[in-house]
Amino acid sequence: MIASVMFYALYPLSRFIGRLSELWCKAPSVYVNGKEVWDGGGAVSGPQQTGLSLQWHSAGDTDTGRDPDHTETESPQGALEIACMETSVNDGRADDEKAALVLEEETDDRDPVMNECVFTRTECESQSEHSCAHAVEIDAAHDDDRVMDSSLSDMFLGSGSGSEAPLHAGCPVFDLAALLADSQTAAEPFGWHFPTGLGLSQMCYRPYVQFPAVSYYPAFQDSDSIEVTWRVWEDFSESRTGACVDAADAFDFSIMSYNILAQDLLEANPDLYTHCPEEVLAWDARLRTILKELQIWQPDVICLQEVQEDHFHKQMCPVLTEMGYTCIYKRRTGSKTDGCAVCYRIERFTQLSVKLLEFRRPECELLDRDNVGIVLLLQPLSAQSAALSPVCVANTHLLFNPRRGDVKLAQMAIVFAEIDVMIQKCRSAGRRCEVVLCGDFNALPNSPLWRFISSGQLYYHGLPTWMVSGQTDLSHKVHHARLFAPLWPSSLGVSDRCQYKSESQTAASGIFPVYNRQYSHESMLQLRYCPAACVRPADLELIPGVTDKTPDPEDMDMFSRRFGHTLHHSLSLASAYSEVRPDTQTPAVSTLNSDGAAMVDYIFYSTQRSGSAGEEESAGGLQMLGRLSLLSEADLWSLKGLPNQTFPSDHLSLLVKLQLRSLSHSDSRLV
Ligand code: KL2
Repeated sequence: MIASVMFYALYPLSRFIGRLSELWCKAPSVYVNGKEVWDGGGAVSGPQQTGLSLQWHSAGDTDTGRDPDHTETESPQGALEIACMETSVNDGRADDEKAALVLEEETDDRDPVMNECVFTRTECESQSEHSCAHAVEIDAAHDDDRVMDSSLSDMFLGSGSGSEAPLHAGCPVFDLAALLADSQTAAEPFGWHFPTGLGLSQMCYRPYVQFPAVSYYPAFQDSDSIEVTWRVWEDFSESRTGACVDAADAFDFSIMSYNILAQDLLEANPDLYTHCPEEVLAWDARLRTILKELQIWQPDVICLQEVQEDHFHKQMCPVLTEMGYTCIYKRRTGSKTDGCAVCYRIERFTQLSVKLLEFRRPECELLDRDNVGIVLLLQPLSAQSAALSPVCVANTHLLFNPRRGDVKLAQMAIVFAEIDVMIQKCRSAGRRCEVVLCGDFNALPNSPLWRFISSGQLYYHGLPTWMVSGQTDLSHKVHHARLFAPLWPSSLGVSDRCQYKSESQTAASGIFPVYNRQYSHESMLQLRYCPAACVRPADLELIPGVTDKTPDPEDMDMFSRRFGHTLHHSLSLASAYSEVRPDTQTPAVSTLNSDGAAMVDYIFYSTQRSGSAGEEESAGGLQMLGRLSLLSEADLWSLKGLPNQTFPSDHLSLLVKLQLRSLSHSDSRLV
């Protein structure tokens, strides 16, 4: 009896106390310049993530500008030598999981329950400025190889808005790679684990049993080291036809598009995140994970959406500047506090031109929304810079409202018109121009808006505005607002080829007839082939020859030529991501919240237009060398949805590696 009382009462109590102490000292901490910048609360990457980033940083860097060696944990001449010393064991769990990363110069005012890892910097002095780890790059930038400027750590701590992290004096270097290296060993399973040899007695963990229930299986345990299991690097560099160009003729660069979820929007729409524990929604934790993700990949160009203005200026921009980026920010108009940002590495690009876009136009009733964009013209920097065409990078976050495809199309037309301005600038200087269009387009793959971007044209006549983005099915509604020419007033100055019109064109465009809601025989004939008429209602009885009629493409062309009603742009763009995951053929998604999951973020890049035989065309286009895979909705729910400990936003980042080829001699006239 006494034994069972002890068993039922004392055992759970001791388990509870044990768990508490685990929680207390579970997370590894990271110290920067003596301050705790990483409390272990966010995502910790696992071995494959580290492997991926190593692969990323070491592979395919054919150009001279890029840092050739970020692989400090692999390189024998790496910046850091890591030796973890166990100093305390308090509950028998994996020692490394509790290890605090502190530096050897550190004084003793650290948390006594934590273990320490000693990092010894070696050989940096003999390397070139950029051949060491990221931390060393930062040091070098400050002309001091031993002591890092405190501002990076301050930014990690959010000191601009008041830091609450404890101070730990004397730690000169924040080293992300060291953090990752540590986390490699942090993934010890929690559950039955039997020693396999002598000297491993401390690896025999007690079983995790939910008392009094007994399971044959170890209970599910949160692991914060599985990020890597999910997102893999898809390498296309081998499979690309003609990709084997001389390395000296190519400029490889990486570009990321990432909607980081503005904290104000998160707080304004709590219903979208009911599945999330509070701690993954806290901005400080999300910021750390976002910055860490950027540090892991160090894309040459970063296109961000939903960047809250204060967070950007006080916290993100200073860190990114320290990392070697130049940042451009455009806040949304009106009372919205977030906007878009583009950051590029100054060692890889120089800026030729920039345009900040506001889609709200007081003179145009249609364009009454506060969305914005950024269009940049960047010149790649490398030994053969003169032979490399500039790259136009555009970043935008289109209107969310699923019903207002008309607004989305007009916003998109402005982006294309501004890209066209950049292209014309290049052309007038005798240069080609490649284009990368990034952003959150709030439109699904194969939706009319997506098709418009990908194919260069959209026959829109009669298309219900809710259909444009494919976000929701509003076919049950009685009344549908539809698209008719003109899509926007000519006062906007943008043609249906998405180019700015010259003044004479603007004047002439007023004479085009408007077919809007005229039920003439002719207009009814046109409607026969409008996209909406081609969507078969689910309950429509199939009568051969009557209700199975599909439009003849030639008829469509004829109508389109005769009546217009087609929107064009002149770029040849391909989406870096496909709508299904190549391995599982399940839909890939880029965003998920309580309302559902979808792909709405894209990176489009200019390609060689298929079928074009022109010499100039065939010389151009970017090649995709690889991309970071997206996930399926099921994958993300198995991680408890978004945001989670590993992925800090309700969107995933998109990351691709592109190759820009040097121009043929005839094209390579200097600006
Ligand atoms: O879908 V988004 O999230 O690209 O991740 O873009 C918008 C939405 C962003 C900027 O307007 O805010 C989110 N329901 C769901 N999401 C909304 C809503 C809404 N009613 N309003 C704004 N957003």
